[in-house]
Amino acid sequence: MKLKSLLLMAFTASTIYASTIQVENAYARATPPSLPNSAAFMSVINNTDKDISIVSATSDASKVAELHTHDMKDGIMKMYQVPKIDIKANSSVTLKPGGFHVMLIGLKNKPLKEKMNVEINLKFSNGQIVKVFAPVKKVMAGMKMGNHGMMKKKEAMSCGAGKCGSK
Ligand SMILES: [Cu+2]
Repeated sequence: MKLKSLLLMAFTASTIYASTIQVENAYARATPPSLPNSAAFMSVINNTDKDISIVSATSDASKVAELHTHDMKDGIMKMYQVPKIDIKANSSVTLKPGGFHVMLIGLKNKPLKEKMNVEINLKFSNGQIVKVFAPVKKVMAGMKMGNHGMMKKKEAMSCGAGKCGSK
């Protein structure tokens, strides 16, 4: 009984918070069996009048979740970890293939298939933690992002983009 009311309190607290930060259209990239990592994308809306940042992420789907972005350098798209993702007051940021993403490193259940769900907790600079449910989807453009940093797995990447297995 006591546990129940505690849970209820926690739930109520997060419900109040939920109006200040919204996460929409979350999804995680489907992977071929050989690929140890995936990525999650979403829109994050900051309804507060203060600038905030996503400072870290965790996921039930992978051992580690990192905040990443992409950048063109010498004509090559590079992926690297960022300490935070800023969202201006009353503004939003979109995590998408080729840009910011939550990198899921060391998938616990491989491969990630459509109809699966990935749970991600986003931690914000104001102390809020937002739980996100990201359905697994095939992402064509995700192929590009996989190629750097993991050059060796080029073939596997094409699979992830749905081009593999066709006769
Ligand atoms: Cu990444």
